[in-house]
Amino acid sequence: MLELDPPSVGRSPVSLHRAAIALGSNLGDSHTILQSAIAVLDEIPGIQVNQISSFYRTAPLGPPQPDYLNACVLVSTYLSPEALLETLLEIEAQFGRVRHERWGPRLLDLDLLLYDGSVVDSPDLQIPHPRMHERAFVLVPLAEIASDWIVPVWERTVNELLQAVDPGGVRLLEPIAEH
Ligand code: A4P
Ligand code: MG
Repeated sequence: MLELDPPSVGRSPVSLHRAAIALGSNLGDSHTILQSAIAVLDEIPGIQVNQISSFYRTAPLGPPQPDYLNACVLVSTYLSPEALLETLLEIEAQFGRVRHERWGPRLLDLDLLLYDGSVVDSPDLQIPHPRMHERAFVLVPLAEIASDWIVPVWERTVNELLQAVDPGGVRLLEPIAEH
C-alpha cells in the first residue's frame, strides 16, 4: 500500500475520493481469489486499498449454489465512479468471471457500494449499490471498516442499516488481523 501520487491531468487538480467495494466468490479457491483480487486492486494506478474487512462465509442469495466468501474493502482513488467500475469489471474478467444467470455462482464478483457521498443513477452504474441496504453479506463486513459512513439515498449509517437486517447466515471466517 504505497502513497498515491496525484495524477497530472493538464493543469486541473484531480481530487482524491473514498470508495467502498464488496467482494464475493463461490466458485474455485474463493479465499485465494479474494486475497489476490485485493492485491490486484491495490496495484492499479490511482487506487490504494486502505482497509480490508474480515472474510465471511455466507449463505447464498439466489438460486441453489455453494456458500459465498464475502468481504469489503475501502479504497482511496483518483478514478471517477465510471472508471472505477470499469476497472472492477476488468478485474472480474481477469479472474475468469463469465456471466451466466443473474445472481448465479461466480468466481469473483466486485460491486461498487459507495463513492464519497455520491448518488449515481445511470443505466450502467448505480451508487449506492441498489441492494446493499438489504444484504447482511455486504453490511456485516462493511460495518467492520465503515460503520459510520452515511449511505446516501437511505440517509442511514452502515451500522444503522446493519441493525435492520438479519445477520444469520453470515459467519466469520477469519479476523482482519490474519490477512
Ligand atoms: N452495475 C450497476 N451498478 C453497479 C455497482 N454499483 N457495482 C452494473 C457493480 N456493478 C454495477 O452486474 C451487472 C451489471 O451491473 C454490471 O455490468 C454493471 O454495469 P453483474 O455483477 O454482472 O450481475 P449480477 O451480479 O449477476 O447481478 P446483480 O443483481 O448485480 O447481483 P449482485 O447484486 O452483484 O449479487 N449471495 C451471497 N451470500 N453473497 C454474494 O456475494 N452475490 C450475488 C450477486 C447473489 N447472491 C449472493 C452474492
Ligand atoms: Mg455484481
